[in-house]
Amino acid sequence: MVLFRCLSRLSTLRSRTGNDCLNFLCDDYCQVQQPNNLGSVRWLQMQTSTDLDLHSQLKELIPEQQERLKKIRSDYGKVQLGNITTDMVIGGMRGMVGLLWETSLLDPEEGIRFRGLSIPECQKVLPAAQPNGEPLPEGLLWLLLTGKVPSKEQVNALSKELRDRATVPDYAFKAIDALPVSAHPMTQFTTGVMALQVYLNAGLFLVFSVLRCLFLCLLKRLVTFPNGLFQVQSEFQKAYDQGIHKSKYWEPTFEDSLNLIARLPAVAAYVYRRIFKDGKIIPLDESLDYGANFSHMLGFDDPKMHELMRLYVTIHSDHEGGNVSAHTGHLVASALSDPYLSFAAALNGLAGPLHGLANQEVLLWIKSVVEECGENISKDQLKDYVWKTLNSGKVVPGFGHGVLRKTDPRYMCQREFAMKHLPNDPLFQLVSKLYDVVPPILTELGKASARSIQTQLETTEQGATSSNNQSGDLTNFPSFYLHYIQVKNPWPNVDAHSGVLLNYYGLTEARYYTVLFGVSRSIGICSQLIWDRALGLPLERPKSVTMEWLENHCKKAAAA
Ligand code: NMX
Ligand code: MLT
Repeated sequence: MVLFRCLSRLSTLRSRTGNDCLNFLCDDYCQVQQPNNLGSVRWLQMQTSTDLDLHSQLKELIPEQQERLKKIRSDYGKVQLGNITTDMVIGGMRGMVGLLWETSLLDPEEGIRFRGLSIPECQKVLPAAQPNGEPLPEGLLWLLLTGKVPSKEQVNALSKELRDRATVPDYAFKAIDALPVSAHPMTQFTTGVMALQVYLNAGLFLVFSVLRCLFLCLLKRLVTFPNGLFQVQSEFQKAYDQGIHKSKYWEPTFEDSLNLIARLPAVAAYVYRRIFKDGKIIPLDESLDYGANFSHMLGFDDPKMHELMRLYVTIHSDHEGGNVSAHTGHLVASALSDPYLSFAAALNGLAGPLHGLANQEVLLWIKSVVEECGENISKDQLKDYVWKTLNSGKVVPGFGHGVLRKTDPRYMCQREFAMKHLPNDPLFQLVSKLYDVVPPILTELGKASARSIQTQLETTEQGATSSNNQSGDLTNFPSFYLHYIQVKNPWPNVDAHSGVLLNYYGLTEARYYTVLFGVSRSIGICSQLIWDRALGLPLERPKSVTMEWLENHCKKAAAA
């Protein structure tokens, strides 16, 4: 029987993958044959249960993971994970291991792995809406939460569950309406998310409204509704107020998280239609999955745009725990703030130009290139434009990364999508040219900054200043900012590509792009948040120090 189950699963998987990259070694696992850079074997855990309910699957998994964490702590609690240097403290904690994040892990060379699976592997094994199509984000949510690849039936059940949870209370839209239409889409979106935290208990509201009419004069106290009567807090907050035991925190967190993930597309679509279209809400389509429905509610029903949205949401969902949005969400949630509060905080981090807003910045920058030089810009003209950006003290958006040291695989899969569906699009061709032109320039920036330091020293000695703003001339930088600038990763990241794909299918409004990133990121942040509560992770509170403390500490260390 066991053998039969193994064989049938193997053949299902082979038929999805179309090749022999997967080997079953035992009942529940298969081994992906490419070794990773750490030389360890990666295990792809297949779903053995036919249970369609995600909550009960998690309930089964949690005790064993709690035991695992307990054992790690008791066996290895004192094992060192590295040395903290002054550079790390001043330099944004790069390379400092400081967080536990179960859902994904980022390798600097290889890129992201979701529960051990790379993006191409996810594209092969996660259920799709159509044969050889892009993965369904619901499948990724299941994978992130359970560590197991779901069956198509399980993904369909989760799709339905998300649709059933997707109703957005009217006043969340009203909260957005209270802002000027000109407010940035991310500001409007986060406001909507905050409003989702509290919802009106419609049944209770109706009963009391009737009572109010009937007994207006008799029951004066009911004329003004008691504060909080209809306001049901987030499930977590409600349960916390009622004194829930901490061993059960994960359950209302799960409810809030699924509700939040389910409702975000409607809130995000409202923001889009309010700012850029007629403001009319397009209702959810009961026949569509999460990604396709999001596209539909925005107003885009081209099946290829549906596929793009499935891919987009999947690849933007999670990027281990240290990125600004994930880390912020995790930090805020560690104070037992509910998922709405935590995720809204995460979105505010995502809205910064060095993080999620970079997708907006990339398309605006590309459009400014086209405006100034035309679509058929030569590589030499492009080089000058890139230098002009750098010389004026700005970053080239979409390039570089805090951890990655190679081209982002999320960039590569979007490039493959473009080569398949829009190879002749002029903006895609421009993005391809940038892939050739930008990395050598960013590598050259180190030498250019060294040259400019020299020039600045010489001109200061001669009492004159010179700044001609040509290629690689950073002499107009104030001295604090002019140092040896060494870009650690000159390659493109996820944001370098997403805009031109969306633009091609008609979603041309770059200012909106970070909202799409935000909806996607809820899947990773909320999945980990459920595990934070299940594993009882504590309040996050690292130590900070002053410059004086650093000076004294380092002097003592040098003298010892
Ligand atoms: N253009 C110009 N300068 C850059 C770039 C770039 N694309 N990337 C890095 N540098 C500079 C960086 O500003 C820093 O300068 P300084 O010493 O004067 O502070 C120097 O190179 C060293 O930086 P790194 O250690 O290579 O990178 P870091 O980890 O500090 O920053 C980013 C990572 C992503 C913030 C940086 O590469 C960047 O600003 N990129 C452009 C913005 C972007 O695309 N952000 C999106 C990242 C992905 N996401 O979605 O969040
Ligand atoms: C992300 O997806 O969060 C970005 O690539 C930034 C990061 O990982 O630091």
